[in-house]
Amino acid sequence: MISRRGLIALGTGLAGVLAGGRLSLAGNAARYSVVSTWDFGAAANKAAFAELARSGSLLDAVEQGARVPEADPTNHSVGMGGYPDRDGHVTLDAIIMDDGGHLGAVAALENVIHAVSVARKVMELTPHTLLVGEGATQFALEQGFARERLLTPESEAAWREWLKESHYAPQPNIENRNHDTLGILARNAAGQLAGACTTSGMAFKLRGRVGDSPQCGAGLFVEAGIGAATSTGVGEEVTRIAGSARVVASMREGRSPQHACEEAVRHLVRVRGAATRGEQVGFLALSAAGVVGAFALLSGFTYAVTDEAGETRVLPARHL
Ligand code: SD4
Repeated sequence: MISRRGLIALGTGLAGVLAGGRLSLAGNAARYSVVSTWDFGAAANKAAFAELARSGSLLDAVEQGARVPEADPTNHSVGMGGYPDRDGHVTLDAIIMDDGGHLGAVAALENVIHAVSVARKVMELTPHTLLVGEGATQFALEQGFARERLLTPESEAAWREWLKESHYAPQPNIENRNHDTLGILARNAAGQLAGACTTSGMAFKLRGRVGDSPQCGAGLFVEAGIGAATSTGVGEEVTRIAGSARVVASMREGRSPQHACEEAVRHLVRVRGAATRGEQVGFLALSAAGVVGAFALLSGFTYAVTDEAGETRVLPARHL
């Protein structure tokens, strides 16, 4: 059942997107089942939608979706082939959450490809919400996850090239902005929600650095009857404003997903001023009613949407 608040959110969502004038009325009428960050999210959406159709499990859906880029060695911001930290270690962050308060996450996980599945195990098998570093890796191996080398020759070469100057600029995946953190949100016909987020974090980061992605309320937040949000970009900036929790809180107050994403980006700029110049931050939100919103600081942020019929498209997000 969609709550009254959800209906209000849906109504203001339509008005908001129409006011924004970017999508057609037909586009607004669509209700989405799966949405995710970036163009490569399309493949994740398809896996998630297929899983949702097969099992009806939202958690299985977002987990299966997140596993797609984790296994892709050409994506240098997630899982296998992710760019390493400045010392050459690939460290992964991931979170999974549903709207029933179930939550698991890992940060600075090493040598295990499917960080999202380890996060799921943290959720299901431990009394905790977040395991980090060596403890996370030890837990994963104890659970039977294979130990693998995640540094591919390509990402090692990029790291060695970077070492020549060792200039750290806090930009996600410096060379290819199209491959970045995956945040994925799924919803069923009853308006229930789940989400996941998975990343190797900032390329060439300081060892031990953890961004927004595995932090509940920063990289992901899901709330029953309201909606879900996820983020991409410079994690420190998202974390400062508890970005995804802010977007969902905004939706709870009646903003559309689109307006909620915009409000969070504008708030960040108010807080940080010129410090955000040149940095990318993007939010993606899905309401319990199936309305989507996305907004970024800079141009270039794209997101993939899969409607209730299973049709997937990639859309450009509006930006400041
Ligand atoms: C992080 N937010 O670790 C992630 C990186 C990212 O697009 O999203 N890149 O800060």
